[in-house]
Amino acid sequence: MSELSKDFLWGGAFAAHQFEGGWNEGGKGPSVVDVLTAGANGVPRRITDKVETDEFYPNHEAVDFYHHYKEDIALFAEMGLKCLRTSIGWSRIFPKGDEAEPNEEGLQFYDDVFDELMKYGIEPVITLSHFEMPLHLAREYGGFRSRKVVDCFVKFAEVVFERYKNKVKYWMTFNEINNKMDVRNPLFLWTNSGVLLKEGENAKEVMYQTAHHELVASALAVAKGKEINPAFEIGAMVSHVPIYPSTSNPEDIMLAEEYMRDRYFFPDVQVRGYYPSYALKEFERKGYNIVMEEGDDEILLNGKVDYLGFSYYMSTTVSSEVEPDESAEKTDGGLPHGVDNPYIQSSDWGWAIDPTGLRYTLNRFYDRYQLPMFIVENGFGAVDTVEEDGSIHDEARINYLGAHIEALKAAVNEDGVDLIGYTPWGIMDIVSFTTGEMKKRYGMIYVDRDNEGNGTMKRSKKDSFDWYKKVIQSNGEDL
Ligand code: BGP
Repeated sequence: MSELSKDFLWGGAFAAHQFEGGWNEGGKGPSVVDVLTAGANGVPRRITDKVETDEFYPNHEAVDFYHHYKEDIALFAEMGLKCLRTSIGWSRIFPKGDEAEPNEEGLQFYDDVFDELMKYGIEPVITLSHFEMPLHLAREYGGFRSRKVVDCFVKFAEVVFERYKNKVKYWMTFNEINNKMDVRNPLFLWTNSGVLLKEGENAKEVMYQTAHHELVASALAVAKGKEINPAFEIGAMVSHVPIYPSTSNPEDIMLAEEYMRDRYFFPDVQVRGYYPSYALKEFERKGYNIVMEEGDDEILLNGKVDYLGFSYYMSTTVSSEVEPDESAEKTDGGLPHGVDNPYIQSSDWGWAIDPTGLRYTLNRFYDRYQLPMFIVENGFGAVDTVEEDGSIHDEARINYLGAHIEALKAAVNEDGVDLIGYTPWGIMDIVSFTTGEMKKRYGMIYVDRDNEGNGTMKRSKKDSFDWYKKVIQSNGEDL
């Protein structure tokens, strides 16, 4: 017997910028992701200084949910989804970010989307910022380098909390707030925080200063949300890749532990309401000057989150015996001391497939925080083949998801973890974030669109569609 509650939130997850398209419609302003080029065929995505050039920007049209939302939501309802996680495109609501008044057309779009979801009893789960900062805030103020952007974010949060207070209960402040910890890839600081590094700057110090502003912004938003509707559940959202020691050598164990602090730093502050000792020591040891204003301590304490949302795709392994490789731009969870784990297979994009790592993660987080958990991203990015009759047999995806659902059930049934729900990533094909490709597909619904932007955008069901429907109907029993 499964002990998943009858209200368990089975769902699917997206982000506005990978899904909606309509990048300059309905009064929307450009956001930091709208200047990212496609990065297919092993070439990393690039940040350009223009919004429109001859280059291809996959996010501009994405998979056009903006015009297909009724059809898409009907498909999600047919699948039996209990919830849908997506974000509110910040620059749809405040096109430049620092205006006095919000854009009514943008607000109306999400009213329409939420009404359509409610028609089918699908609960919206909303991320306030999923890499969608208005571009103007990044250009004018240097993104979250500036305290001014904290005010802009809190105002945006207040406007949408107020507007949707009777339609949305579950919120998250920043998507994967911690992925910029890997300062080797400029993409993360830009999309998370609207920050470009300047010549000679210490990347980690800039990252922590920016992080402080985001932590304050998150805490202020949580407090504001609770004031507007005390029934809101407002969570943190972190990217989690557990780090294993490669051997039982205590040096490897300690190395893995130190790396894990990079994973815990943000939720430690967002859940506990204060900085952990290891971070303060790091600032001191490395001479980082992180400017904090008087009253910030109190803000952090007053804005603790209600639950922890996290993404889980893979694990990684480190060894104290390898020379750190700091050179490469990493997007796959690879770390300077990273080594292959001989017990684990990887996807075509090198992401280690490790369902037990999900159970391990749920246990470690739950022990540490004693808060409800929400798996808000998990999935298998792969190339799909459309057969002549139009069918798509995505068995590897079914196997991946099934094994991860087994793992989460074990965490609930055998370990007693309090888990709110599970929203697999991109249940309809969308633009991949790290690569900008369409070829890397996560969906259970196929979208006819390719890396160059060709295709009819027609939606069709993969084998995983009916499989997931059955999983939901049986509350996770029939895998
Ligand atoms: C997370 C992001 C998502 C997302 C997912 C999969 O980092 O929150 O936006 O896309 O990873 O990554 P990718 O699309 O690069 O395969």
